[in-house]
Amino acid sequence: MATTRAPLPRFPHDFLWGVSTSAHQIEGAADERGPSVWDAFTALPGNVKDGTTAAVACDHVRRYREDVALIRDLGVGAYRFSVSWPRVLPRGSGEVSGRGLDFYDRLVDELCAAGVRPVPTLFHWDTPLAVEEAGGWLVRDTAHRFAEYAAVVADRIGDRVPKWITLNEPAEHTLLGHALGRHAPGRQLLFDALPVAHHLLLAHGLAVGALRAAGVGDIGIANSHGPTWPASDAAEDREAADFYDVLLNRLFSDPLITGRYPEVITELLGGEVPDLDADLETISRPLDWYGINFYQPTKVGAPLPGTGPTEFSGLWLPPELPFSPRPIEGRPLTAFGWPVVPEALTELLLTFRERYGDRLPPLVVTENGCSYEGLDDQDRIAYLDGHLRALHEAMAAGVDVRGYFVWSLLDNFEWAEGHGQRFGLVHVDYATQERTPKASYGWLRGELRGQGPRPPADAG
Ligand code: GBH
Repeated sequence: MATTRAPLPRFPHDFLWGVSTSAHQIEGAADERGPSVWDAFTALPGNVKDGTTAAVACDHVRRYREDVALIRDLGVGAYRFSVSWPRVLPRGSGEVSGRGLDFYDRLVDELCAAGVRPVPTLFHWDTPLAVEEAGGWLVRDTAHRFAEYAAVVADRIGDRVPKWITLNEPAEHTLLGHALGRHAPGRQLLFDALPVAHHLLLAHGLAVGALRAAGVGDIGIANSHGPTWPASDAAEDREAADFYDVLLNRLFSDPLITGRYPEVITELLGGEVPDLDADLETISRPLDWYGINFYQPTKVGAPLPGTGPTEFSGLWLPPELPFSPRPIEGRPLTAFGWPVVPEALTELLLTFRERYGDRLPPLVVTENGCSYEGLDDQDRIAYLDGHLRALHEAMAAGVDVRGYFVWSLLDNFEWAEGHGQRFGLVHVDYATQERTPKASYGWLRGELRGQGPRPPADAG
């Protein structure tokens, strides 16, 4: 049963509404590109919950016209997708795949013809396997390979792309991919994964330079953030929460925005980076905007004494971490088990504004969404409605937010969960590849109409 909701508050007339996806999660056509770390990772039994791979996923490479039509009919002004590095450069550098570049060229043309702004992300975790075999993000050279790739993409589609994202969630890629091994490339290095964070940030800075040199503008990044709540007022819980906050909310933003790492990170990096100051200068090249992916807040306390590994949201956390996540009680949970706490988005945005003041670039919410089953997804509508109100509240309080992107357009390959978690506004039947808009798609379309006419896509 659909509930009647008050319409959303009015957002600015030039506010950028969009939907997000990523290459590995939707494209399929895996045999038409070079292999990535995710292909290798999903080939090993036990790494993906339902044993599936993304070899076909949403078959988007073949069905992109239908998907662009869904975006156009939804009435959003922008589409955030990612470019697959191994589709463009099958071995990560050197030889360019004409066929791969042709695909993004056609996708961008199709979006422009539909009046939808293309917003590509250059890296959404699918490192070319050849780059991984040469040391991956543990080696500095990967940052240079990435900038080379950024230049190739900008050269081909830069004339039609108004807005760029370098990296998606380097925090998750470091933590899940390299510290805990839950994502590809499956390394379990704990704090020895820190150089990965630095090389990802350096790659971002070098890519900003490459994009500017190619003459394209309006560059941002998509970082995951969320408020960290201490489990109690006890000093050890607050200390643990502060440390987790550094990892999630400062490690990948302080250096970009202030040009410095938090002190504890500088200590942990030790002497491992030869010329840290020069790198920080590259990393902090000015950004036009800053993207935030928000899903949920996290409650964190001191490690629980005498326990072995703790299970947290499907993750086995080793006991030697200096913090332990705790459940947030009394909130509805998504199908993934994540608590639904819309006001945490207001809190997060206000905290960012307070922390960085005038140095904070304009913000864009580059991902927000939830996993639920079913076509009549009233719970997804409630989630999006709540978060959009929370966002509006932060804007009313003076935080400069320019856009909002729903994760995701389509149900897709949800990493270590396989195809078992559905984040789409549009349902995908993986047996037939049939797309069916869910109730949330109709709801959002209605709300966007209620927001009044938008400026045309070529307005800047
Ligand atoms: C994003 O990452 C990714 O960019 C995207 O590819 C992915 O499909 C999407 O989100 C959905 O997962 O255990 O309650 O504390 C998500 C980042 C970090 C959000 C971990 C959820 C843990 C939830 N996630 N966080 S909880």
